Amino acid sequence: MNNKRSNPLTFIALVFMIVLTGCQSPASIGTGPHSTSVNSGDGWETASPTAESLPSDKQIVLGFSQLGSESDWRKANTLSIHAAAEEAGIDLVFANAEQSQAKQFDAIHSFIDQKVDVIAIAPVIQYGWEPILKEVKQAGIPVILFDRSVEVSDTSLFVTLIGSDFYEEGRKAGKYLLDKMRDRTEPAGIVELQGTVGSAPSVERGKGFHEVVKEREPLIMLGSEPANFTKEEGKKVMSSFLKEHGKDIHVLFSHNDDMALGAIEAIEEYGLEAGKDIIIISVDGTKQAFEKMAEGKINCIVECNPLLGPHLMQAVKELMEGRTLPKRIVPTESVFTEEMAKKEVGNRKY
Ligand code: GYE
Repeated sequence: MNNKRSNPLTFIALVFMIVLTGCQSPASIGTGPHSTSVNSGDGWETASPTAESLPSDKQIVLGFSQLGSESDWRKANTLSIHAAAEEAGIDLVFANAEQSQAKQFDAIHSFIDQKVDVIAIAPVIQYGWEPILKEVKQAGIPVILFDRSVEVSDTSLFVTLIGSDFYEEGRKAGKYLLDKMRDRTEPAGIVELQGTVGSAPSVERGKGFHEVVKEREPLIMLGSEPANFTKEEGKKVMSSFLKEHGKDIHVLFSHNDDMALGAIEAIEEYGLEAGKDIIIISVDGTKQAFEKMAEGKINCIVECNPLLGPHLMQAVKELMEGRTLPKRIVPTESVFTEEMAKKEVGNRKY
């Protein structure tokens, strides 16, 4: 288990990066009617109070169980957590579970032993969390779910969930496709690259997309397979889709950018043109994916913002002050199409 305390010096470079890229202080996370958070698509706009303005008489220790480092989204998310903890003066104990729920359990047990003040978890899959969350509750440590949700019967086992609305992201992807295919009467074959099996973003993005797409007759699902949110597996699974369905594939819906980037390589190796022969819709909005969209190889990206560190630190501070948090904290996110790509690519922060 990679479980280490953050060293302030290690993050001087990160702080510099944030200053240079103009990343702003955390938005208020919604403890009152006026404290909404806003994401303009290229950074966070702030509302008061900011984390710096809150009293910090007690050193807060936060245990964070990150699920892995499988994608560019995840790497940006981890950097955001470290930088925001540093900025907020919170002592961060960070553990990377490398996509293993068992390793997440180990990390959480070690946080309990260390008697941290708050535990934040980005859960790799949705299921199997109830027993360990009960242990954390018994130890008297509040839990913040971060990025992904879990399936539990007792929602008092966590204080809040900070993260995107994946179901809505799937619907946005589907809606783009319906608009794009508005005038098409010929059948169009769709393949789907799912993320990690049993993970909230994969389950919910899939659900949202399918619900919208099934409304339109000529759209036919040819295949839907998991590729674990990684570029390598995205390429492998897309190659096998192409072997099986060849030119009958007109559309790819990829649950994240890394898999879409792998799929583009597979499509090109097969001798087809990404973005032309096969329409590509992806989720996240990483800089690399925007570059491909500016080249016309991706047609639409549904944004999912990983820069959630400031929101987490704000929530931790408010929790430690005894304030009541909303049960769900959702960033506002945009949809970008190829027409906007060239203008937007320079603004991407992750
Ligand atoms: O879309 C993907 C990552 O949970 C929202 O996980 C996150 C997803 C993100 O690996 O790139």
